[in-house]
Amino acid sequence: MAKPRKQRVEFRKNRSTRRRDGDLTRTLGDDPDAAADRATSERISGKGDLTRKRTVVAHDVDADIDGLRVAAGETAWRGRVLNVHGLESHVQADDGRIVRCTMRRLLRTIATDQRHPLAAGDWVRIRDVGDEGTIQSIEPRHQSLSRDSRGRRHVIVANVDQMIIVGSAAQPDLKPGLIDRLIVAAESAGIRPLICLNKVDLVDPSALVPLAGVFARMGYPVVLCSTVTGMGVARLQAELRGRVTAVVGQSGVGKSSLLNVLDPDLDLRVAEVSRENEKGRHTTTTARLLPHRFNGWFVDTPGVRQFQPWQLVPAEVPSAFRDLRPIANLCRFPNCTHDHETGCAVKDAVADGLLDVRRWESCRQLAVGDEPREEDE
Ligand SMILES: Nc1nc2c(ncn2[C@@H]2O[C@H](COP(=O)(O)OP(=O)(O)OP(=O)(O)O)[C@@H](O)[C@H]2O)c(=O)[nH]1
Ligand SMILES: [Mg+2]
Ligand SMILES: [Zn+2]
Repeated sequence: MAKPRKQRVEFRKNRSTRRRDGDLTRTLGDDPDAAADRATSERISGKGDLTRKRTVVAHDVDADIDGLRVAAGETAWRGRVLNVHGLESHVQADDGRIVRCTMRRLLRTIATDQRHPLAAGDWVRIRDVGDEGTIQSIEPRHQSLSRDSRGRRHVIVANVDQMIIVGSAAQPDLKPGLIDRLIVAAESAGIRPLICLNKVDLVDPSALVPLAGVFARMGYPVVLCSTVTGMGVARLQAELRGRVTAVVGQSGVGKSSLLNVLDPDLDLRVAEVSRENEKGRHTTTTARLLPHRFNGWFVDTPGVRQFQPWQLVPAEVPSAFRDLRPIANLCRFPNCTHDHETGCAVKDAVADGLLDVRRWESCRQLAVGDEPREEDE
């Protein structure tokens, strides 16, 4: 390969700064879904900065680096997507360098069933000129957390090992149904779920024991936590080493606060839960990867109000319910929906107090594809 050299080049039109029409920040408010939807349809202007020059390390001739064909003036490498903002993302290379990237035009159109072709956590191939890059390809994902967003797949984060599902004991109120749904998404993606019931300082912890027991009996780690008293923090820290851990849950439950106590170097922004509705205000608006002191990564995610796992086949829902799964095998009919059938072992187990009635309801609701209504939350 020819020796790279430095040269002065002009910005190409499609690499120049893009200007937004109007003030999106103000018009979109706090809703991260609206922001993401808007970002993909946003009109952008390629004008501006056309005469600027920059110094880049360039190859004299076309080269083949790491399996990627690289044109003169470009370098190529593999990296991990830290966050995605509309058409832009930040990607970290193996040497720690972080580069702002856009996506190759073809990639933007190829994944039609996805809300966005790129997700935080993706491994990608980049070509760059100086300190700006273009994502050329996305590697196949394993273990990604996906939800259904109006019929399209929304990959919240890709390539994670485990997820801490956070609920809060109060402010906002605990939503066990949301925890069930997040467990289903984790189970069907092969992600290890850990359940964290936060803000325990606000309640009598004994009130949480029955619910914690339901999850613990299924074999999931359940940690009662408080970022105020430090309860449960060491227990969670013990699970982090060398892993990519996503933190998910309703807005305002304390996900970012929890990351701040798990690794105080992070210093993430947290906010008061609004008093009027206690629903939280989406302080975190996009998923982002954050390296932590235990030689792994966190993924802080925006709060979810509702969660419909992506492409859930009704008949397969019970298999994502660890407590229900072994009982469902005993039903008289193999295609039992555990709803009205005679000889349903699941209904019998609920009647006998062997299976939690709330879990049975959660399972039925998911199997018929019902979104929980907002007023139920
Ligand atoms: N009492 C109490 N308050 C907490 C605890 N953990 C977090 N909080 C408070 O809860 C509020 C919301 O915390 P955040 O960390 O911003 O919540 P989040 O889940 O990241 O919210 P989003 O980013 O909007 O999804 C803040 O006012 C925190 O100070 C806790 O253990 N006990
Ligand atoms: Mg947050
Ligand atoms: Zn049944």
